[in-house]
Amino acid sequence: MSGRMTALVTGANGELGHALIARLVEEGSRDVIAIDLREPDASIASKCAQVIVGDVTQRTTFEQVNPSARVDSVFHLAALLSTASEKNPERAQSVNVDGLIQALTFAMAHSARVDRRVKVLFPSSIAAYGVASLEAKSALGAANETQASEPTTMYGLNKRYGEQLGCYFSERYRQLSTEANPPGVDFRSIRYPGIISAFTLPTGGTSDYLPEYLHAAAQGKPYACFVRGDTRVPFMAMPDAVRALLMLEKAAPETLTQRVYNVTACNPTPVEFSKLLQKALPPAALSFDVSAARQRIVDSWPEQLDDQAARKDWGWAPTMGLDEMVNEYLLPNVVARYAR
Ligand code: AKB
Repeated sequence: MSGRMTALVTGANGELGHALIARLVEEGSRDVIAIDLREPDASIASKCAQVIVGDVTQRTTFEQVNPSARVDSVFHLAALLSTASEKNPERAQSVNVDGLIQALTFAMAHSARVDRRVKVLFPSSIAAYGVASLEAKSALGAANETQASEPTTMYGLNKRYGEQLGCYFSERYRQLSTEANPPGVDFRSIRYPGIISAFTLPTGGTSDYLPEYLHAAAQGKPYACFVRGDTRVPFMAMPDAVRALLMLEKAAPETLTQRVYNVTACNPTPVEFSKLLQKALPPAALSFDVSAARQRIVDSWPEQLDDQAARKDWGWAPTMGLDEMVNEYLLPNVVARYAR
């Protein structure tokens, strides 16, 4: 391990993990240590200074981090998404909450070793919101970070609690068992909308319908969408999701007025999205086979996010609105991918 700083990424094998690690390696200023439950893909493993195959809920996983590594940021991406969490709430609690406690505890202990604060970056979600009805959703419009904050799903509860837990570790937690407190944790979180990648597919989420449809359409396959055609929730493209995380990580602490920030880019319904795709792809049949349980979940999420605080505090703005996302990022890359 070199004397360079290191970014520790949990959930390295997930969608955001893949994209983030590729970006970190491109930036080239830090080593990357990857943690995942499964052996990371060769494309990830070859880019990392160390790969740890282990469960984030176990302290022993974090104890395997090379003792000479100087970790400046922990990107704690490991999570069970919303649909998967509804199916297995106990496992969701364990991965989404116990995993975060382990990441925060590691960061706290590591801060003593490197004698500086260690940042913990935590992707939260639109699932942290809870809107009571479609009427309430429409009346709410773009939700800021303080509105409608009573989530209705296990994943949403886990994310909301995770945000609060991170703030607690950053601002209040002091080890009573010892006089010597380490420099500590600098927790920063982004409430993401649904994320769409041209290269990878999500698993276990409820906003998966747009990426699933995109990848099916690019292969000329029909797609049965599991939510109604007029369902409106916010989305963004993967490159902007990674950019936002790194912008928040790099923001000077004195510019941050809060620890949890919304970001967003666009909010197409499945029908609107399909009209855009069909301008460039052979007409791919979109039908609807609505799952009442999954529809309830998206109906409890706001139709748009208000990301003014991120714009003001750390200069956030998406590089891609809906048209750019579809025409300049998704379509060219997804078409090329399946043409190979
Ligand atoms: C999910 O659908 O669970 C995630 C999310 C919106 O956080 N994509």
